[in-house]
Amino acid sequence: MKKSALQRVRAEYQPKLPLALQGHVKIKKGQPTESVADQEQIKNLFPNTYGMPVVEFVNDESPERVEEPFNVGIILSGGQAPGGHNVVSGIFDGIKHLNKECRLYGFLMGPAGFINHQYMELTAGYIKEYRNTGGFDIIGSGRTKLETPEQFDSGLKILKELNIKALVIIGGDDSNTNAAVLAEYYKAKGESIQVIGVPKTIDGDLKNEWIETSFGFDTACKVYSEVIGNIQRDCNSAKKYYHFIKLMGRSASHIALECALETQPNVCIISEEIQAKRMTLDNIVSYLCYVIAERAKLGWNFGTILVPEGLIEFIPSVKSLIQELNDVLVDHAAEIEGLEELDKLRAIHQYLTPKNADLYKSFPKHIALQLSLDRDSHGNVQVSLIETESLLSEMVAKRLDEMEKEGEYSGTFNAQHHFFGYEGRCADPTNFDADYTYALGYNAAMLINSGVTGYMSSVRNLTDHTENWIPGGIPITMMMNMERRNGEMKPVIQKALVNLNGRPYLKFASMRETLALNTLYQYPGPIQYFGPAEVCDRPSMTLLLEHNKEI
Ligand code: FBP
Repeated sequence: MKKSALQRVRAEYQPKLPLALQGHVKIKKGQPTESVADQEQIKNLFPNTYGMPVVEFVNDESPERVEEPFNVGIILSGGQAPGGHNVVSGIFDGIKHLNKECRLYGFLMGPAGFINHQYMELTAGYIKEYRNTGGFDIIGSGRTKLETPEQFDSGLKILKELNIKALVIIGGDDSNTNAAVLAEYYKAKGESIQVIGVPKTIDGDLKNEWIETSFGFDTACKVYSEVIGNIQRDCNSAKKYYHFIKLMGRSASHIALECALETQPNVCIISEEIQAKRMTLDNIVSYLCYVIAERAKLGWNFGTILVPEGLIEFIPSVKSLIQELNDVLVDHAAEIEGLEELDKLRAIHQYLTPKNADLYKSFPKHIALQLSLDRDSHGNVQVSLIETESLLSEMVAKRLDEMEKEGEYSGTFNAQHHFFGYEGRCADPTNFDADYTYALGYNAAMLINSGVTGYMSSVRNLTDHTENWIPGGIPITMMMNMERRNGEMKPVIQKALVNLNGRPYLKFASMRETLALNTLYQYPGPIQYFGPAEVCDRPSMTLLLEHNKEI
């Protein structure tokens, strides 16, 4: 296959490793850990893997041992995120460094390949083609939920057949929750198979003190920011449209917030703030109309508005409707399945409590249907399929008409809608993500060699030079709490939402009024792979601010 010039040159990039991972490593164990909440319940559910210590790798100056060869299996799970191929390269190089005889197997198309025994061996020649590239196409990904003992046992069979010592699951919070459940299951059974997780998701919501960011967030945000910047130039040139830009990110608004810091739009809605202030849809529309009316007074009938894709779930009244819908869709699945659109809406409507039923009825038909779509295999609403950006602009247009009649607004309002998500998930990783993912993979190989299970690969100190990054591992149970999923309480990794006391949000909030009533767009331009470090290696603004650095 012919490659582009950039592909050819970029393939030669050698990701940088932390100093601690260069050469031989030894493990340093910390104190026993506790889960972030619901300690007793999590402890009871994970009797064999609860409470393990955080571990760190340091250079071993005088290694005396010779490592035995071992085999590793990997699964790419869930949505694509830039850098996945470098995690695979990192694991491969890590195990080969330990012993040239080690082998790597990839299960095809996500957890389904593990359950159904579809796999391939990943050789040096095969991996070479994918180094530093975006995508998960090296083995494919999928969203099958690994949850039943039958699935675990079926997987165990193939692990034994291939003599695999450890399984690495590269996924988001839900997939890493499954990794913890699997680790516990194998340990309870007395099996020596290790399970290791790697924190992936563009959404940026899998993070805590030990996981400073999930991989892919940096690249995806830079891709979206480039395009938002381009739209802002267009917007400021033609001066005739309001651009409603929905951004992926599932529940959390990290992506929208990072893009707002990068591009300085007129408005960026932060779902977590809407929830905290118990704002209604009506309140949001009022704020947008206030900004639009004020800008119109200045002669500006244009602007940019960023909308996080999970917004709808954070409006308290809609949240309560969604929670009830989740149960109704499960409890009456057989009745609802196969109904025509209007019959489906009617059938669901009759099972809702009066307040929720009224709200459900007030939505345009397409939005009510989108809210009633099947949940994904983890019980999440598929927020990427709900057209919040058009819902908002329709409501804004209606309100502006009313305001015009009342003499409260005089201007023109024309909207354009955009949704950025898939565009950024498979971009070639930035230098940051290329290095981070390679280190996460290489570090996972070291975790396997140290014999631990139920751990997530952790590389910290990420705003410092790569050589000073701190590699290690964190017990997955430590990140867990109990949440209601598909109508049942389940142990899951706690999602990190935007912290309203955190520096990234506070920085944005401090600029908000100025950005709304001025035109101070910033144009980040495309990702640069070669050139000055301040342009090419700069981590996300979110990460810099969270580490008390300036942006
Ligand atoms: P993960 O949580 O699996 O990383 O997925 C991230 C994401 O891109 C979300 O931002 C988005 O809501 C969802 O995947 C879309 O899912 P799908 O790829 O199934 O359409």
